[in-house]
Amino acid sequence: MDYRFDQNASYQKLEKLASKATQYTLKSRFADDKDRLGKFSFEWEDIYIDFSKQVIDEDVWKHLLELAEEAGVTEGIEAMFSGEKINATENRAVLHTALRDRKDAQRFFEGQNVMPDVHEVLESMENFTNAVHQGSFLGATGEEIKDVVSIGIGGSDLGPVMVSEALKALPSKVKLHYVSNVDGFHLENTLRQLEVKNTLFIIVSKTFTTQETMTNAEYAKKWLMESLGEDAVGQHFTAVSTNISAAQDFGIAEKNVFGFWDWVGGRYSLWGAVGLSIMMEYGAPVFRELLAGARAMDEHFRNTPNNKNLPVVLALLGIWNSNFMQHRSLAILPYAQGLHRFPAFLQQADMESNGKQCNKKGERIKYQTGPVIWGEAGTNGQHAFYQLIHQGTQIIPADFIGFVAPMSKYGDHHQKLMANFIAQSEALMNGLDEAAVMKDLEAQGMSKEECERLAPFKIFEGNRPSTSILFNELNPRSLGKLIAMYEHKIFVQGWIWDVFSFDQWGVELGKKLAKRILPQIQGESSFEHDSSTTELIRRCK
Ligand code: G6Q
Repeated sequence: MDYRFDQNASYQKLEKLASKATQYTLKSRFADDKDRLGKFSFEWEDIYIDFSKQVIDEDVWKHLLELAEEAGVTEGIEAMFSGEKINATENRAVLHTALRDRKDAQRFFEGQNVMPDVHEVLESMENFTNAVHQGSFLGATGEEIKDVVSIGIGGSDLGPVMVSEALKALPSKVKLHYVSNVDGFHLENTLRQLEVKNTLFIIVSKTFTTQETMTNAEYAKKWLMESLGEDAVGQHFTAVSTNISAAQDFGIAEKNVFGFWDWVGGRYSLWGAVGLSIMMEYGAPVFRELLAGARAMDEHFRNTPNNKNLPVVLALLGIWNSNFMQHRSLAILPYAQGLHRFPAFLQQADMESNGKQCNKKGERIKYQTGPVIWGEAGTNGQHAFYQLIHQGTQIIPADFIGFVAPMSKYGDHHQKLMANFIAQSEALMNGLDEAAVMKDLEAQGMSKEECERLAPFKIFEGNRPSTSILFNELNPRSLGKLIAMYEHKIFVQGWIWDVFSFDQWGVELGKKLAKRILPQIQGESSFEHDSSTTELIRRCK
């Protein structure tokens, strides 16, 4: 099939609909259609989604669903789940969903069922974790492990850190620390909080060659050896990698290397061995719950018609906002302090996956692909950047993510948090018109002249689109669902945009140049650059 996103019949129709979409305010759409909420909201298990505050109507929605059909989203989902090599530029399958599948499931890669291997790793992670928790795995001096340092970056860091923060309300078995940056202060600041004899390092690197991770790992090893000697390395270091031999060369015993496979992309890898730190912190049952939640979302995604399919719905709304309404970013606004790293995690998952310039034929595309993803935990964001979302000149669609149950038993905190969660989307939609502003100012006893002077600054235009996603509670299972929901949303968008969502060539060039510049900063090479780059090197030398 010669698929072209921007030449679909529904694409042309949606373009026309977009040019008329702002003729009616969202407020009037609600007034004119008493069943608007019923049409643009639904529930699945413990998740309620309300997208009635998006600038859409039934016609738009119908054509967005047609767009998904024309793009063959259902076939795409099957291609991914059945292990086809849909990551064609790396010649890889995309099977992170197998990491959370049942032991007795049948998931194939090149004709082999991968589930026995997946569960073998899961069980060895579990045995190791239990040994640490129960004190049968001890440090070299016979002391128990109290602190675990996970060293990794990008996909080998962001997911575990995000989950670790999200579940902080649960009791932890050991204290987790994450080190990612090659700024030495990140490691130094962590190590100075630790007792070497009680510390276990997990070196998380799919390739085991990443500059940042290997630099931090080598220094951590040096730090340990200074106190405990070289023989202690095997008792204080574990690794998570597809490159078992490199981990062994580092000094880690094979039994302490937890493997994964090329068919797991870094940013989709927290569900397997990369999640060892999560298991270490909260225990295997919690990790299994996280997997169960993601698996439930996988089943929903695979078996639900597009119009009630959470990831597909989110993907289509994003495409409407980005390609037709020309809004270039998406704010992720979780109203849960635990999710404060969720926007950063999604930033990588989404922008590294869909920040692409070529279609699958290698042609430069003219339409918009992945949006800028950003955000912050509510209500902190409200006191920072919401000004621009409410009154700025660009329109920022927003996903509000909330939880009915409180995470803390403190007073009325949660009611206040959720009042803010609800108020923000209402304010974005309805705005505040001139008449209301004038009335408000007059009620404060101001002169007519003063009211008129101030009014323009106090008007909110409204009609700013948002989706509200409300879960019953933030727990390991619902977190698994939330993460998998966005993973699949990204997949659907990439499929419709006809880009390869699972490679990341865009991060390579900078890495390569840094390797060339390093010896220059160290004074060992004199490669020619432009004058700007040369001067920066000279100043850092
Ligand atoms: C993720 C990316 C990237 C990767 C890091 C770390 O999808 O590929 O963020 O995870 O560069 O790579 P290693 O795990 O190989 O150290």
